[in-house]
Amino acid sequence: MNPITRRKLITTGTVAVAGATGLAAAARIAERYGLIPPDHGTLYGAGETLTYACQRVLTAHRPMREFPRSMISTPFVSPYGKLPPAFSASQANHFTDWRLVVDGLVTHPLSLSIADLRALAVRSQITEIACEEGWSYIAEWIGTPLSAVLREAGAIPQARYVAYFCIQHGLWDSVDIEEANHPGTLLTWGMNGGDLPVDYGAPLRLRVPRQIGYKSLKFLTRITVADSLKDFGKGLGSSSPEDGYAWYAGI
Ligand SMILES: Nc1nc2c(c(=O)[nH]1)N[C@H]1C(S)=C(S)[C@@H](COP(=O)(O)O)O[C@H]1N2
Ligand SMILES: [Mo]
Repeated sequence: MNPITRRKLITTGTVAVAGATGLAAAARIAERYGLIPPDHGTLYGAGETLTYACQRVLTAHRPMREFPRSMISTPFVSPYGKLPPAFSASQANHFTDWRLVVDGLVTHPLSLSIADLRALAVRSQITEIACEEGWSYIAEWIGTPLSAVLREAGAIPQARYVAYFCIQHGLWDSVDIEEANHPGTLLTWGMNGGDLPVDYGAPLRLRVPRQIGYKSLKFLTRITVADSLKDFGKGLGSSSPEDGYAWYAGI
């Protein structure tokens, strides 16, 4: 879609949904600063644009919420469906052959083992994971900041998004570069003092603590740095909007 049509769509869409010209102005500011979420063209697009743009403008550098160790709670096992045979094969090798491929707009594409990630940088944090279905729990997550990997790979300045994929076919997500570089956005391989259990995404999961649970994809295999997401999947920024869930899901 060219910028003019897109601007018109956002402006008129916003007026139709919100019935207020002040919000149309907000949509123009969103466009000016590039704060248009990839799922802006869906049924809830105008609302999604406002949510995303407002959160980014008003709370760009808001910290994630961290908790004391005494508040760690019983983890909730959320069903994640079937894992392919390749998963069991790697599990039999204690995931020593598991690789995280880092490609796209980087000067040094990488293929990292869990040991490589551990050697790069380690951070631990106690945060809450909340599912859109209503439950949540607090855990200690241990891993390597995504920002450290992006630095190592030499993500180029034009990069705007990081898309990430897992061993479950068709399930993928993405974050903008601000979220990707936030120190809390963690390539997680440990939990509550031990290795990350399979139920919680072993051997590697991306924790995105400032967004809702489904952004924290388990069984991570690949991250791709991009300047646009229109050629990924159905072009909505992740598989969630294809099922009616928001791409940006700040909490
Ligand atoms: N690969 C993969 N990652 C996934 C899911 C999934 O089904 N497969 N479910 C998501 C959803 S909807 C939520 S709420 C969280 C649940 O995380 P938990 O099992 O640690 O509670 O994982 C997310 N990551
Ligand atoms: Mo969820």
